[in-house]
Amino acid sequence: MGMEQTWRWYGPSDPVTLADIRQAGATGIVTALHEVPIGEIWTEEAILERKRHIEWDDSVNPCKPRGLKWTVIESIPVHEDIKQGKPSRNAWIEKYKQSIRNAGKAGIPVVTYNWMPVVDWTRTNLEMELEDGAKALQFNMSEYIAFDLYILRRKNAEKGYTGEQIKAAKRTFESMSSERRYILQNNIIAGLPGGQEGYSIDDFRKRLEEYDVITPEVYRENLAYFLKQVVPVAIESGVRLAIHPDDPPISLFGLPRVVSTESDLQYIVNVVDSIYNGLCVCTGSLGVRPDNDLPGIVERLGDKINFLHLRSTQRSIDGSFHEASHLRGDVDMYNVIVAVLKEQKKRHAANRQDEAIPMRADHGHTILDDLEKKTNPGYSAIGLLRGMAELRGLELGIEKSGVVYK
Ligand code: DNO
Repeated sequence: MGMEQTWRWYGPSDPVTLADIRQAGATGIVTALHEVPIGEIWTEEAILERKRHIEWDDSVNPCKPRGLKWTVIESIPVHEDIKQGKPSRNAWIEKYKQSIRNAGKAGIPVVTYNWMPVVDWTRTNLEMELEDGAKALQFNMSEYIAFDLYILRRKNAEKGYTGEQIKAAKRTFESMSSERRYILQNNIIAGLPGGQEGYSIDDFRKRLEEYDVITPEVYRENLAYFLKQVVPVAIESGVRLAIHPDDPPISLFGLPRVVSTESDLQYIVNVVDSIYNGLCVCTGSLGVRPDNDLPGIVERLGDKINFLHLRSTQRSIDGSFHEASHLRGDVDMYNVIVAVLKEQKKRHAANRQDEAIPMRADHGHTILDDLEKKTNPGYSAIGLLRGMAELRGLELGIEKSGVVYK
């Protein structure tokens, strides 16, 4: 059996429609109730209403199934008070549990979340031009440091960088127009699609300061505290959790990061040993670190993988990276998919209900007609379609080659 092909849809305002997604050949929808404020309860009614909209086409009478199913929630974000371990966390955790119960009642099998403090995924440039004219998302290390030192002016920030890095960041900053500086600031703190809320520069500074006293050890314990309370509810509700890795998998702005390496993932799955306490393996995020052996991670932690984001990144020597096309770049996609299919074979033999792991092609390039359109960065239709088609072909080739199935 192949992986379940899914597509991230940003809801009714997404320029990519459900009909487009159907034509792209996906069968699963990944989405969220983006309108619910972070931490508040997702009601069963609201989930069911969105599910019906996804699964049934009401524009015809009688309505007919669209051939799509809402199979993954990405994400139910975790409130900052829970991440910081504030006394108020228990009340927020109760709300989180209720959202999980409601997702279960509505029949959504997988919920993704992340444990990144303050900022979700971070890029400095959303329009890096590639040699073929396509545009890609990029994390440029010098731009990031320039933002930290000269726009944010974070206290003691320079202590985290080498003299060489500071010089390069200064050069970068001086060469930027004020418009480019403004875009850089927005890319980092205004919130990328599907991320945490956006901040003004002052709010952002305040949020960062709250973390001055939170060491990585404490931050990790806060995650364990959350999991010990939430996983039992996920088990009861039949909802498999999938934690998304840090993107990028390094500390930003001196913040703690505890979901960046294989040993971080191992720690998390050991907190409560259950397939309901699982992982979203994002190859593009984890792949930014050369010390993350991606096929090995899939092999060793395979039984805990509840969701896959398949994409590739290309690293540069100075710690920058950009999104490569799905089968190029630093990610060994062939061996990742071989390992995924081997895991699925094991699940089949064990008669597990979750044999087909949901995957989505993540972060496509902006290409062709989409270059002229307003799109969600990384989520324009044609680039993702290209990515998904390539991944689908690779998967089929592996299936037929006999490497996994004799
Ligand atoms: C970016 C996404 C992330 C992801 C969340 C999961 O494209 O991978 O925003 O959805 O971090 O909670």
